[in-house]
Amino acid sequence: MTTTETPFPAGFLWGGATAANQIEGAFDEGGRGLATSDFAPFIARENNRGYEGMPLPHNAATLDMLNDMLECPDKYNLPKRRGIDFYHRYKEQLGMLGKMGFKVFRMSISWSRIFPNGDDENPNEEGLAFYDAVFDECHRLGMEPLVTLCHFDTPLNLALKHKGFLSRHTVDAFEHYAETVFTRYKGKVKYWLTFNEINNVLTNPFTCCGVVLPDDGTGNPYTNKWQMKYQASHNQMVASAKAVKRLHEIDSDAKIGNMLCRLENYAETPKPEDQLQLLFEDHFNWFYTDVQAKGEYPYYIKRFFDENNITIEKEPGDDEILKEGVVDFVSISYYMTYIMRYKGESVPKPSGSLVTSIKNPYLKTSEWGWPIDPTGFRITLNHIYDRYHLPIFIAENGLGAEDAVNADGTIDDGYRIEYLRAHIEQLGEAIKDGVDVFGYATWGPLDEVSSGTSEMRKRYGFVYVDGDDYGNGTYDCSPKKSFYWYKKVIATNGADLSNG
Ligand code: P53
Repeated sequence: MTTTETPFPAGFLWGGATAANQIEGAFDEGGRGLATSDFAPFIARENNRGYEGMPLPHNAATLDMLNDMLECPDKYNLPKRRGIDFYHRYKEQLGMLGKMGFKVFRMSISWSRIFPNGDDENPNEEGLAFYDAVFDECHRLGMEPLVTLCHFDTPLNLALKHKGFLSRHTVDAFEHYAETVFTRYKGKVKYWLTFNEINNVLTNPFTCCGVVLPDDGTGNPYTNKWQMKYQASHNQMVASAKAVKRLHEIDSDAKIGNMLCRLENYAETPKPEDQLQLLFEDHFNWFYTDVQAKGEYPYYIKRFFDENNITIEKEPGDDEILKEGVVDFVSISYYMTYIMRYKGESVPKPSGSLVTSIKNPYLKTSEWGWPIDPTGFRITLNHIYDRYHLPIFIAENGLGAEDAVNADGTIDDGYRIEYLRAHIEQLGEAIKDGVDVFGYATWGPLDEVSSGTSEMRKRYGFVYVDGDDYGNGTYDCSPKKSFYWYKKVIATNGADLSNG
């Protein structure tokens, strides 16, 4: 392919993605209230007992631990409270992305910066003004902000006093929050997402929707975890649909999408039972997007609910709201693929973990044990488009790795370039296949605090941020080798992916 040929359409939104709880810091400044993410402890890679370095779902923090964190925060290392100090340094940090020619900057609003308790009547003007300034800066730099309403940071008050998204009180509070920011930023924000990786409620209910599991001694009446998780999911999907409806009423020019942590799976063998397991696991993953993009519960979930004593409590009108609140586009995160093996059950439960313990012998893994599969990216994009026929935005894709700073300050992250180059190549193939993709955001264009383990050492960025796992460092920014590479990719609209 010559440098003038590219499969990417004109106006393709190249950029990167962040989350408020992983970059902002300033957790107790500007009138912000506490959020669940302020209680996500640091987990060093060597203490990580998950699958080959995969973080354990640590986030169902016991209430005892949470209370202790509230009383004695100094005993704990809570890096998400620091982030990368984006709150104070956003101009410098966005400036770096502007220099790369970013067309889109995915970020999230911290709900508790706008409504400190989550359910306050009036918003916190200081919080609203902060995001006004950030959006203005994005536009000045030629970047379109794409904004997630809730990225793993339910206000703590809603989690502790109102059972998070297990209660309709939280749904109402979310709707009020959504309409407040839609009204305020009308004309400034054209692209929205409702909940980040909504399906991760199955593994991390506290992180994803502020739900503390019953074995944490909350006196919660639910005894069936799957019941709880799917009830919270229902409420969250209703909240999402309400937000979609409100946005369409408030700002008819703006578009809003879902966000799915896409788990593309392969069967371990051609054994029909393994293929059946693949089908089931796929259903558990598609379920969320089926509801959010098609507007109703899919046929296959009924048997799983029946055989697992799951009864979804719906309010009158919920089914209509889900129908009316269908998203305008589909967004996903894509990092890796998984292997499925038959578990001997006619209707299995979702694996309950983001990874299975079965290794794919054909794939290399990242330093954190995540299988690297660019071809799976093309496959998944075709699957999604075939299923929904909606435009797709890639909300996250990237490689978490340790970077070494050379004596002269340079950082040669060729491994990151290789990961992204291979994925962008396959994204181009998917577009050539006919899949409608309108943007691609790499995860963590600026190094940021990891979601799963709260490490800084696990870096995704084109831009190095000089901070360590304990908050030491200047937090100054410097470009890595990948910075110049991605700049070229953007400048050539994906025609030149060469490393050099
Ligand atoms: P970290 C697990 C598996 C795939 C995606 O993750 C995941 C997770 C949760 O850890 O989450 C997304 O930082 C998430 C981002 C997150 C990113 O993936 O654990 O939306 O907030 O930072 C990468 O390496």
